[in-house]
Amino acid sequence: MSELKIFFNGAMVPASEARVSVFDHGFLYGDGIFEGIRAYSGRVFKLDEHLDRLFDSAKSILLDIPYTREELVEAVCRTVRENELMDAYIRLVISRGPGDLGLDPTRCSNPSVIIIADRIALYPQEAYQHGLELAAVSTRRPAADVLNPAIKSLNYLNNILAKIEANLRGLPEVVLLNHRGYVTEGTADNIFIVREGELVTPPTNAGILNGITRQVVMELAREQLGLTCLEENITLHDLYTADECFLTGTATEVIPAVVCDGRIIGNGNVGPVTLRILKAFREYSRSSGVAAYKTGVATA
Ligand code: PXG
Repeated sequence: MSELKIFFNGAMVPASEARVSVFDHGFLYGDGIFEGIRAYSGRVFKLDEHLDRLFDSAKSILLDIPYTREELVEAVCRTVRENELMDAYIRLVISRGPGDLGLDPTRCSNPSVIIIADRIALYPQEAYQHGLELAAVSTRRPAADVLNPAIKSLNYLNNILAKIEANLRGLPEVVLLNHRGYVTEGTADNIFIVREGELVTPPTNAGILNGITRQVVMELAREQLGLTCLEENITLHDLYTADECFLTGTATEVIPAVVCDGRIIGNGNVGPVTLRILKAFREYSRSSGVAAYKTGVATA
């Protein structure tokens, strides 16, 4: 396999030569933002929505992205093309850039813009067929007025602490609660439950990242499958007693969960609503997106 080429501040650089400064505030303080994006069959899925969120995150942390939207679209597509990828995982990272040994972001004048596109590491197929076991962990999602989870920042220590709890329990994913005890999301996925045929997912003000996959699933559920989808606070009791449960995310897509904290969700099998959502999502994600190759078979 040939060496990956990384988009690095405007140039395509071999992975082994793509290095950021030890003075980059992304490294020193987690000061920066990112997006995790996927391409299916040479088409970048929901690129506009990812760029919307990226620009919103940048605005919130007063970071000036040194490229226009159009330039970033081309940079993402170019990175996919130059690595000759069809199905890809794309990581777009913008850090505050090199500064000095102090917090002050105004000391950093050149944000680092990095795009990595690699082959996608998929979850085992088994997990999609039989569903995950989850647990609620003690790590809490911070409240929006502490560190707003809506900002997709390089500060993922909260999620990593939860992931450590997951590892210690031998689980692939776990559920984080907010300071009020409501269910928020997983370490890198949003959560849905199915109750009497209706979908319920925590509202954005519960302190979650408003996932692109979450938004696509709500849209498909409402418009294509004719399902009601509510954004309501979910307690652990609601989760334990739900008919079905699934997680959504760019890497995960839609993955069923059948157990939480030893409670079997529904009858313990992947439920019919989850299966419909999974099928609709797979069809939609593989038939839309921005063509990364100029000769691509389809466009947005
Ligand atoms: N919640 C959190 C905290 C996330 O980080 C999601 C929900 C799902 O959002 P999207 O927009 O992807 O539907 C995320 C997404 C990675 C990786 O490599 C992380 C994410 C996405 C892709 C890759 O860790 N986080």
